[in-house]
Amino acid sequence: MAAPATGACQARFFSTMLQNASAPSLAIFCKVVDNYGDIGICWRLARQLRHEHGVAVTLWVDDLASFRRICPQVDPAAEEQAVQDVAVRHWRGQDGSHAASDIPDIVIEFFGCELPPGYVEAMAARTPRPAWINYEGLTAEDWVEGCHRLPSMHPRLKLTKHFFFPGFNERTGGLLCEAGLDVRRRAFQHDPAQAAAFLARFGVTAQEAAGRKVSLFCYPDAPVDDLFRAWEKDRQPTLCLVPEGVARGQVEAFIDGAALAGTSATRGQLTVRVLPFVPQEDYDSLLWACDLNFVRGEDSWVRAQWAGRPFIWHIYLQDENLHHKKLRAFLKIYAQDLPALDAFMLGWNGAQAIGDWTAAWMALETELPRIAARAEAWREQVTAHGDLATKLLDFVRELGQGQENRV
Ligand code: TRH
Repeated sequence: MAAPATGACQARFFSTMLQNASAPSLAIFCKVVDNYGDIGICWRLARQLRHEHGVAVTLWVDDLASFRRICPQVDPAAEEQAVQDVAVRHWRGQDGSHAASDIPDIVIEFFGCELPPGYVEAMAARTPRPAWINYEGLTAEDWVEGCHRLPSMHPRLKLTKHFFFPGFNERTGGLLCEAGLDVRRRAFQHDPAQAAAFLARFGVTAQEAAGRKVSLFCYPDAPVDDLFRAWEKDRQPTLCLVPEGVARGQVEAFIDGAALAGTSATRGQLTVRVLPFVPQEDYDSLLWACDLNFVRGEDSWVRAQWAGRPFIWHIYLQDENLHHKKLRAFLKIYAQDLPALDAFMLGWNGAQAIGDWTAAWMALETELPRIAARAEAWREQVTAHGDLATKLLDFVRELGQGQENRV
C-alpha cells in the first residue's frame, strides 16, 4: 500500500485507511509452541479478517506440518502459498532483513512470539508506522481487564506495541466468533439429519448415534480410564468419539488394539470410536453433533462455548499450577450455580480429588439439563459484547485516531 509523506498527514492516512474504502493489510506471526491451538487461533483470526473485513492478511507460521493437520490444503513444503485467500508464509526464524515497503498496516504478534529483529527495524522505518498488537492468551482472571489495550514502548525504536486480551466481558477484546456461526449451528442442531449425515461419514451407525454422544479432546493426563469405567456401568449407552491420537493409551487399552481412525469397541454401555483428526471447520460440526464435549487448551474450549452444549474443559498445563488458578477463575463466572459441573471440572484437571468417578459422573449427568441451559445463556451473554476481530480492528482505528491527535 502506498504511504503518504510525514507528520499529521501520515496519521490521517492511517486512521482513514480503516474507515474508508481501502482495505488494510495485516500480518500475523504465529509460533507453534505446542499442539494445534496456536495455529488454530491464528488461522481462525486470519480467515475472519480476510473474509469478513476484507483485510489483506499474511500469516507467518513456523510449523506448516501442524497447520496442515487442521487445514489439509496447506502444502508443508511451500515457502509462500495462498490458502483460502490468505497469504501464508513459512516463518523460518529470526534472521534476515526486511524492507519497510513489505510491512503492512497492522502487525499481530501472537502470544508474545517475538518478531524477527529485522522485521521490527523495518516496522520502525515504515511511514506511517504500523499498529503493533500483541495478541494474548484467554483467561477469565480479573487482571486482564487492567492490561487489555495497554501500550509498551520499544526501548530503542519509535514503536509502541499494544496488548490485546481476549475475554468474556466488555472490558476485554471478546472472543473470536464468525458472523453467521450461530445461524449455521442452530440449523445443524435443529435438523437431526445433518448430524446423522456428518457422523455417518466416520462410520457412526444409526444405533450408536441414538444414544448419548460425547466428543473427547483432552491432554494425556486426563483421568480417561475412570470416566470410561463410569460410562461402562451407566444406565444409558454412551458413544464416545475420540480424534486419532487423543488419549491414545487409554483408548488403545479400551479397544485392545491400535487406536486408528475407524476402529471402535463396545464394553458395557460404552462404545469408543476413533475418528480421524478432522479439518478445523468440521470440528465445529462434531461439537454441534454431540450432547457433551470434552475440550482443551483455548480454541476448542471457545468453540465448545459457541456450540451451546455442555462441555468439560481440560486446561493447558502451566508451571506452579497456574492453570488451576485460571480454571477456578473461569468456574467462578461460569459454574457458580452448577456444583456437579464445578466439582467434575476441578477433578478432571487434578485441581481437586475425586474419590468416586462413577458418583461424580452420575451427579454431572443429573445436572446436565441445567448445564445445557447455562451453555445457551452463556453463549448469548458473551456474544452480546461483540466479536474479537471487529473489536481488534476498532482498536486499531482508535490507535490511528490517537496518533492523529498527537501530531
Ligand atoms: O491443541 P491444543 O492443546 O493447543 C494449544 C497449544 O498447546 C498451545 O501451545 C497453547 O497455547 C494452547 O493450547 C492453550 O488445544 P486447542 O487450543 O483447543 O487447539 C486445538 C485446535 O485443533 C483447534 O483449533 C481445533 C482444532 N481441531 C481440529 O481442527 N480437528 C480436530 O479433530 C480437533 C480435535 C481439533
